[in-house]
Amino acid sequence: MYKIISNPYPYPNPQKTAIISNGKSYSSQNLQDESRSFAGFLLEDSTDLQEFRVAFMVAPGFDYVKTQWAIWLAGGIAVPLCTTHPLASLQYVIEDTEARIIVVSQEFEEILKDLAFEKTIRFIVLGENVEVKNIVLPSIEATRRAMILYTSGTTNLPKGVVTTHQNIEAQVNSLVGAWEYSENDHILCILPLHHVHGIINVISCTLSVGGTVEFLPNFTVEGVFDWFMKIAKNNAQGVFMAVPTIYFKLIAYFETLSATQQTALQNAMKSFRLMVSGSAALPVSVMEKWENISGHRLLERYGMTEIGMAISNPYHGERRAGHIGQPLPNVEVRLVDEQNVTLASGEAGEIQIKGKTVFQEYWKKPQATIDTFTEDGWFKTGDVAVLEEGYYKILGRSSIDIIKSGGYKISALEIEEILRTHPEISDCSVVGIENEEWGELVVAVLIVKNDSIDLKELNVWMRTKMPSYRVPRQYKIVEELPRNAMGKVTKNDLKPLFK
Ligand code: MCA
Ligand code: AMP
Repeated sequence: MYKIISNPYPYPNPQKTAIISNGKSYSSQNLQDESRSFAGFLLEDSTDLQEFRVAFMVAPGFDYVKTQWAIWLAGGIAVPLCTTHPLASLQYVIEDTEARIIVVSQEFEEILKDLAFEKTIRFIVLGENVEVKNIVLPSIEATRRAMILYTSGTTNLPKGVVTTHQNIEAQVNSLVGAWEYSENDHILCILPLHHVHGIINVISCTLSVGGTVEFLPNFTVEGVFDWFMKIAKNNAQGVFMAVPTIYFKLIAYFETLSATQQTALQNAMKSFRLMVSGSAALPVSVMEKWENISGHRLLERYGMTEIGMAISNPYHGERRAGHIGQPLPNVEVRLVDEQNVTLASGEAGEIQIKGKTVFQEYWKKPQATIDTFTEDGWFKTGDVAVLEEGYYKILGRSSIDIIKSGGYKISALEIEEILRTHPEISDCSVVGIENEEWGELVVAVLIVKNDSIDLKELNVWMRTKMPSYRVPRQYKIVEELPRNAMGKVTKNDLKPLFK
């Protein structure tokens, strides 16, 4: 059983490699020693960080895991920052969480140094730490808050999702049981580490059983395929998890390779234990093409920042294309109508979830927390599904304002708010349009103050305000937005403009 607080390092063999990053291998013992030592450094003269928020902008790799575990061991709340977000987005998270400490890898020092100074936040640059002796770590109740991850929703600002240590334990234990993670697993981490997919499914689950996590600095198709070859050459037990867009990109690249290269890769992939897709709907065509290429029938599962993983195709048994499977261990699932009444099998309704995996609260947003649960404690996901012959199938989302692109959840309202602050834009509306590669593509309809607007300049301006994956990929300029009798923009009418 995974218990980060009472026994964070349950490895049978402390000398076994836990992490490979930047060409270096780190044993479980290294991870244990360095996170304890860094926890001591974070504590300074205190005995417990008492749920202080510690924001950290650390590149994926050993230092990231060390920092996250040190924060937990010292009694803090870990707030991972996205390494590609512009300052405005980082500042929002740092201010919203009222972070008391910021930890950065050296490469990010310049980005956050001034902000930390201005707000008198303790600023720690990794690599400059002094050695700490006689470390006494606090004892921490599993009910305490452990992590805040930001998620976009149907409000115009992202909300902090607070999970406790016991939520994280429940999320990890549920998946480890269902997908049979093992000490022999060697998994690749190419996902951003401010989201559940990378943090829980890839890193925490694998480390919890004594497996090995290998990091690439960022995602490239060549990097992934090289790693597949290396895994096969080393006779390791490969595991791979990614979002559908990544599988799409791997397939597109694979198709450009010579027959010899393709055969070598196909042979390499045969040795893998498991390949998983999630975070967005896996198109049936991608699933089928990947099966032809790799010999692996992807295991598709469904999750959400607020609940970890909830529904999954079986590890053993039929992995049904276009379906997300059945409830994971210790997760209760129901489908309901608009009055929260449970529906009969075969009827489409909202997915609601209950169980220890479900988050505690939205950070400092008590009303939003109340609104997202039913009176009898079910979490309302906003996703609509149907149960077909024992398998759940996602049909869509209850809000058109949530867009999923490249596996990222994006709020149309957040983008609209920013666009409206542009001096040349008087109104706008943002929607997601279907796209094979990205799932959905963010596009915007604008009403401009003068007759035209320089879209190249607008694009550059937007990138200073938000991460690039949220920036609209296409714009249409109109004189009026279509509205219903209530004055609300009828967004479905905008989508055909981009056909
Ligand atoms: C990037 N580009 C895009 C998008 N993102 N274009 C259209 N739509 C997008 N969404 C463009 C960039 O602007 C750039 O073009 C070019 O693609 C390459 O950008 P780069 O950032 O290098 O992209 P990439 O590295 O190829 O990224 C693709 C990616 C990434 C690896 C699929 O989107 C990714 O890491 N997604 C995973 C997100 C994730 O982990 N989500 C989990 C959250 P140009 O140069 O022209 O600007 S969901 C979750 O945690 C729940 C619990 C769950 O269920 O898992
Ligand atoms: P996030 O809030 O970023 O964690 O994204 C969670 C959302 O991703 C869910 O509410 C779903 O809309 C979507 N999602 C996750 N996995 C799947 C899947 N396998 N199929 C369809 N949608 C998914």
